[in-house]
Amino acid sequence: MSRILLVNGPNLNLLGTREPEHYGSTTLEDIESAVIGRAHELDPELEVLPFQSNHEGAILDFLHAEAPTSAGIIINPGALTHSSYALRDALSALGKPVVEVHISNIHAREEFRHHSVVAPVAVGQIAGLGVFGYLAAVEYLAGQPG
Ligand code: CA2
Repeated sequence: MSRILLVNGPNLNLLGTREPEHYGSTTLEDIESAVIGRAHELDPELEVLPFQSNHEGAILDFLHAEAPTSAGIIINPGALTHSSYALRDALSALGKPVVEVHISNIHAREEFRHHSVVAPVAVGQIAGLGVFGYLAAVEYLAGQPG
């Protein structure tokens, strides 16, 4: 039995309710169900533990508690992507493979979104592919040993 964490940061609880031009019309609950379903198709023994918070500290506490017993982390850090050295340090310290996902193409938007402080500690970044990015991330992690 192995487990992947699915973490979404600030404001991603609003998905599907506003700004569909950037973030589409799928809700966070839909995304979580789709990732759980895809993981199950790929490997019936693979569990996904979803978590969303609008609070940086709550995300760090969740990662500290759950990452040590998990095989990998899918994270859309929201705007913490561009600013949170605390999140980057936590992801780096925990030493699990991290896939950074963004629904929108952060490189094609405002300048402040172009830089991710998390990217250097992630195995990769997927941006601009909408909800598919989360499914690609789970597929990648499911294919990793351990
Ligand atoms: O494209 C992404 O997934 C982002 O991580 C989303 C973050 C943004 O700060 C990043 O630059 C890129 C923002 C999430 C806000 O989500 C909303 C969803 C619906 C309505 C309003 C905000």
